[in-house]
Amino acid sequence: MAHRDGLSWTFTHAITRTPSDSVANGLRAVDAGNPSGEAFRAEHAAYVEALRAAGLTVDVLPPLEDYPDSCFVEDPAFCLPNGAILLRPGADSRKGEVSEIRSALEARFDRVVELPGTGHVDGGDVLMLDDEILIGLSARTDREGAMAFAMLLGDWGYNARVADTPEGVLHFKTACSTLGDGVILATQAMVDSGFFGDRKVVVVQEGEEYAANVIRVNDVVLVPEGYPKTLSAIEGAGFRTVVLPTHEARKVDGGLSCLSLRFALA
Ligand code: CIR
Repeated sequence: MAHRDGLSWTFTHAITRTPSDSVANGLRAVDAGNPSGEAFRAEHAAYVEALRAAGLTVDVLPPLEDYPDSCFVEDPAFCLPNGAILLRPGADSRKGEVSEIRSALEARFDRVVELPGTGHVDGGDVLMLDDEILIGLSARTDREGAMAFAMLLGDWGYNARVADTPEGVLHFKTACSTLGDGVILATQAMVDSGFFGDRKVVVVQEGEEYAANVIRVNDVVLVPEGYPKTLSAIEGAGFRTVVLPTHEARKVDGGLSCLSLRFALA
């Protein structure tokens, strides 16, 4: 069986892409000012360092000025130990990011395939757990794409389930994350949706919803700076944390998970 304990948080490698100056034109739901390419690159460098400190080999791809959102490499692809899948992002301005990431995936994986059909899936809508993979329908991920992706994952031996992303939330993983060891971090809206059944959930307090997007990488959980209640809830649940600045990413609706593709190679 393809599922196993630690599948969703035990990694050896990551792929990231340095933010371009054009990130100032990145997509966003609410305008809170443009991110600065320079300040974003400083935050990104700290992020890459944290991944390396957690034990990963990190491939850092060069900035792409033609694609303002291209530093959010999680969206155009999805990686599993046995191969990578090129997705089809739902936003027109992001479609070209798929061919731009292909060679970096081919350098690391023997098997790189394209999402079948014509539907759309953003990687930000895919929550990998150890025993199943949840695919959230959203403004970016449509039912056709989600079903095709679930079918492909099934062929590869993974259980996949299609769920709804709460209204007004960009991506499924904007509002939840795996903390590993069977524990999920989620907003109250996500908990109320019932997707997580009787899994153990650490709930993000009202006002700190942005902090629902964290990443567990081997022994640590990377947490965005400025969310003290969430930080202490995660630590209180027994996890080791590393706090990172994400102020520039946040201006264009990006978080910690969006900035890397993480995977384990044998
Ligand atoms: C977008 O709207 O596509 C970007 N500005 C932010 C993407 C964030 N990615 C993610 O949550 N996986």
